Amino acid sequence: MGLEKTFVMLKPSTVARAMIGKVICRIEDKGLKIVAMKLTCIAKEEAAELYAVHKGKPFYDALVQFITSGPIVAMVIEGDEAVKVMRKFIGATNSKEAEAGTIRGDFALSNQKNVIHASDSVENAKMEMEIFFAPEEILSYKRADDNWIY
Ligand code: FUP
Repeated sequence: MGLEKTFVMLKPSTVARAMIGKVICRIEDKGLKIVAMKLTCIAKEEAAELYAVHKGKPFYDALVQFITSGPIVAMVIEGDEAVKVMRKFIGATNSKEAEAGTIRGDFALSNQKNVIHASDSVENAKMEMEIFFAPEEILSYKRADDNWIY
């Protein structure tokens, strides 16, 4: 088993649409574990760090404007191959292309307001969770169903 941690963010549109619970429910139902979580606003500098690879692209300014426009939910999610599993689970970037059954496929129509972010590699997961969480905020605990998931 390859236990991994990944960084997940529910975007401002998800908080504004009162869909935090719906999305978290899916993550928990899958057997993935929330090991850190906060409702917060992203500063422009944090957005620039998070989306550094997109700087200069046509959608960059609008993306930073959107992601800083209201509260987000930042989470660290743990599970067997959590990075790959979460990426598959969220679906394609453009929600219209995302498969039905994925979070974006089921909950959105937008390319930008696409519900959720999840890290695309173990290295990026580490870098992204460090933007939002101090090491002591990432917890370790047993869930009652742990024995039935693994
Ligand atoms: P993803 O890894 O699926 O979140 O997508 P990317 O890292 O490629 O893009 C990051 C975010 O930029 C997306 F979640 C939404 C936004 N984006 C746009 O707004 N327009 C685009 O054409 C592409 C991405």
